[in-house]
Amino acid sequence: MLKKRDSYVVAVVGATGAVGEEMVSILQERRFPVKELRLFASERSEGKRMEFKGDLITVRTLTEDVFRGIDIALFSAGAERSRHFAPIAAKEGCVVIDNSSAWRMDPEVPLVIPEVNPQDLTWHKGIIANPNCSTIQMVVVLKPIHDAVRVKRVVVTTFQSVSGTGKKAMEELLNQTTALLNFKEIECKVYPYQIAFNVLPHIDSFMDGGYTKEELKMVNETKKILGDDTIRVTATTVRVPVFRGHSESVNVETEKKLTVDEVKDLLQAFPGIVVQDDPENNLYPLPIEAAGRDEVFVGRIREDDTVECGLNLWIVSDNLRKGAALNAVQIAEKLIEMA
Ligand code: 25A
Ligand code: L14
Repeated sequence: MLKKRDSYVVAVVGATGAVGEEMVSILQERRFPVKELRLFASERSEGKRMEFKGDLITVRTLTEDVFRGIDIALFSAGAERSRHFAPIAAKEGCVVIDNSSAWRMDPEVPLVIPEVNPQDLTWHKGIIANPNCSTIQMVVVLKPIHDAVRVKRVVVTTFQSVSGTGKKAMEELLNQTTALLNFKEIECKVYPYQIAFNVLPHIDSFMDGGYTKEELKMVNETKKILGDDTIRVTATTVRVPVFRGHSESVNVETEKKLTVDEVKDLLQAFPGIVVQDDPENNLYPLPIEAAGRDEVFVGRIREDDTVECGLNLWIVSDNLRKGAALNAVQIAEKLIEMA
């Protein structure tokens, strides 16, 4: 459990990655009460320096003995590292907020979006999981609808940016785009096929039944966060050649009917949601506008009259911020508030 203090020793594990860098800048931006910031990554980044509040902090190699004296550790260095190092950190009395998929479905580990299920933070045992990026932005929007009229079934298709995969994927999209525009050969190292000027219906690995892990995360994590196993979710997750910001087409079936105006009122009143829905003026959420922003943007809100109580929504958010680093920092802020 976190003790109430004026400020905390905070660590970022995977600090040089796409999410880790964002964690460092969000801690600074939000004036998180940091007494000391310690940065860790793999040996590749040893000695690299990163700026925090005007100071340069040296990145150190992550080893088992670094966690003593750390109050809060934000992890984003891949699932394998989290599986190994999070329990070691927790044993040292450090509260781990883990952005990987390693611990999310563990019944001993709360899976938290602070605006949705802050109550789950009360029973953590040293590790708290940050949900998947696509799950977070969808569930933030489902929550007020679920509370009002109960969500029965969700059909979601995602349009996910390459930054979710990390820095190497962002370089791959940039390099392929540049190569193709110069009539040069392209290289595919991160994704199995060309991602520039293409769309890949494949995120994370394929599982039995033909679904990808990413699709199953959306199904299982949604139920766990909303604390309702009866919600039926089916997903198709797709990679698009966008650098930053995930988009989602979400079809929702509810128990009771809501008009479009009622949905807009519900969403507008919920923290962190911005309704951008004015088709006459071509206003709808776009990933290039959501990039760098904290909110979840919703538009194209329509009734689906193929069922009795149906809705169609278009949901966009910055996957590195609300989808990852921001949600993790907000979890830490909530823990302090509750301490
Ligand atoms: O292991 P997994 O589960 O497959 O996940 C690893 C991948 O998932 C991304 C991460 O992106 C990486 O590509 N990732 C992590 N969490 C994620 C999440 N929640 C996530 N994606 C989505 N959602 P990344 O490359 O942007 O960030 C990786 C960070 O983790 C650090 N790291 C890696 N191994 C580590 C480690 N830290 C401690 N111990 C280890 N054993 C990593 O630090 C980075 O901070 P780094 O020093 O390894 O990387 C610094 C730069 O080097 C580049 N790079 C990464 N891998 C290689 C590489 N360069 C050459 N060869 C490589 N094999 C990175 O681009 C980074 O800029
Ligand atoms: O957090 O976009 O489980 O490739 C891992 C794959 C996040 C997205 C996670 C991707 C995901 C990531």
